[in-house]
Amino acid sequence: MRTFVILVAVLGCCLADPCIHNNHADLTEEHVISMVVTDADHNDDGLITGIDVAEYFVINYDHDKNDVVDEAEFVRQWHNSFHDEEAFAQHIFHHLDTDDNGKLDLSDVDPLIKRADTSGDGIVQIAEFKAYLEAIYNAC
Ligand SMILES: [Ca+2]
Ligand SMILES: [Ca+2]
Ligand SMILES: [Ca+2]
Repeated sequence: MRTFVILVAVLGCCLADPCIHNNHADLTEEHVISMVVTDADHNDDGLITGIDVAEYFVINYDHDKNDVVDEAEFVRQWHNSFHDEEAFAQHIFHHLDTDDNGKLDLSDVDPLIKRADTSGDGIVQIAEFKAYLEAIYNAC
């Protein structure tokens, strides 16, 4: 049985989409998302602002403090924090990098807020932010 599971995992990794959600610490997608949301909503007001998003990236991911989160920084830290597979962290990075320039920086913040704000009131409520992250997980 164990061999079978490993075989399926190996085949899954190589034949299917490389961003398959595989978590080394057996954290569920819901668990990871709720950790991200808790970290991102600094002041616990149930809202995610552009400042929250920018601070979240800079504080958590910008290891060399150059105000830009590159793919290597993001993938390493996401993997360390949430134990998702590195290929999966790359998948998330590419969704967050709205202008596809290989970096998360301030120019990605407004487009991210617009994408997540499905009610169109200009504010990202926690439920919207969670739904946005779930959509990224499900796009895998
Ligand atoms: Ca950096
Ligand atoms: Ca970018
Ligand atoms: Ca909203």
